[in-house]
Amino acid sequence: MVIEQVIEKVKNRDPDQKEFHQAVWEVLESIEPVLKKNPQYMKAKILERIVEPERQIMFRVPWTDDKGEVQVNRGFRVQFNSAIGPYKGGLRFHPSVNLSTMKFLGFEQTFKNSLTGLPMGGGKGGSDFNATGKSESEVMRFCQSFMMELYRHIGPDTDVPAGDIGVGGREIGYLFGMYKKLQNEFTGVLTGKGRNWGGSLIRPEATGFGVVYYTQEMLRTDNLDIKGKTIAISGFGNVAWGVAKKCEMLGAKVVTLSGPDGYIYDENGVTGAKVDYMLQIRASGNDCIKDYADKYDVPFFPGERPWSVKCDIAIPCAIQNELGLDDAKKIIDNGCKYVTEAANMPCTAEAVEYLLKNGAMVAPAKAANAGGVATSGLEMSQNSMRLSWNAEEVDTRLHQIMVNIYKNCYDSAEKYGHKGNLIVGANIAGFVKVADAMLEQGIV
Ligand code: 2IT
Repeated sequence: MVIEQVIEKVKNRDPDQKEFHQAVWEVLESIEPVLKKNPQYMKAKILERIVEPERQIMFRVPWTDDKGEVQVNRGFRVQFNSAIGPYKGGLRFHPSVNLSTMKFLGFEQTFKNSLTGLPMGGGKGGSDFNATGKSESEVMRFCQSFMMELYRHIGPDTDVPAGDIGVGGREIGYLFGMYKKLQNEFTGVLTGKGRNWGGSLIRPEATGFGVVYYTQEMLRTDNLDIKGKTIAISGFGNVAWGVAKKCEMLGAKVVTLSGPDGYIYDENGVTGAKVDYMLQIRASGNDCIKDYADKYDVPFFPGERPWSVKCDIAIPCAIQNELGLDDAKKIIDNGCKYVTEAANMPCTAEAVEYLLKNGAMVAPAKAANAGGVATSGLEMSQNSMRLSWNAEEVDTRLHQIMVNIYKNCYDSAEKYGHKGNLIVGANIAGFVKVADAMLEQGIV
């Protein structure tokens, strides 16, 4: 079968790119029923083409630290697919960044962006830069050096990066400043900008809000409401923050947060000033969650993940493969029936298989966390029109986009004989649109 052949070829070409193999396998194994009905995809070698990035850029990022010593990091931009729009996707600054993680993220982004219904292709970039313990001026010099190379490869109609792990409003500011200086142009070349210089309201909250909107739709399928539900989440960054904020607004209780150092359990819920405190911990650059436990006098579990906590909904918001088979078993043992992937590919393949086999509904990342990039798309529209919408207008559009994505995933799964499997539904719906665009544009 073609699918197996393509996967084998991907593995043989780049045997050490494990995360990329995992992402390719997950998408391709879902779309078999589509290929059977559409032989034209096979004839045009859509699979063979869609797993190969259109362009991969790797570059040296030299910068000087506060002691005057020269440091060298590696920079990436993988321009994966431009069939439905300019490349679009975040920049990640994290020590785990390498070509495999960049390719898996760019591949996922292609289908995620397709699901939003907006005209955006897929891309991803970043660096193995570790921001932990770095001073403000070190971060700025790093961002400036990164952009000194990246600027020649991007543009408002070519490739529009945004933030991801380790890249927030502060970093986007430094990157944008350098781009503007080099190009002598004020354009919407990045999203996640500050609100006074072209950024969209709600963009900081959008990924988390979208995750909760999608979760609401999933619960609605079972005639349930998110109000009153207990929710375990991991991470404490931008996505976790947006999730906690929206959960509080809707009367659901978030009881855990986590960092590389362990997790905290707050039985009264992460609410009010405690939600804002997450931003302070993030801004401190220490990358640990124990500070929350110390400040609010709640239990801290060093070196552990939050998945053994009893909850109605589990929402991993941290990083790829953070939720494995053992965690999935604990989630099921605790009677939890809903898992929403908020980080990109946070569940291992074994974990997903176990959850599905044991009757849980799993909301896949490329659908559930698409609210972030969707709102980036709305930022691009506002920049092009040179106007800005108010918060309510952006939030209403975001909500409608998430409702549409859910319906598209649910209906696509049902149409191809996998009712209730949102993973299959998301992969099929995301794939078909990109594949058709590639067909229509010929062999390029
Ligand atoms: O993973 C993601 O969708 C993002 N990091 C957001 C990308 C974007 O272009 O807003």
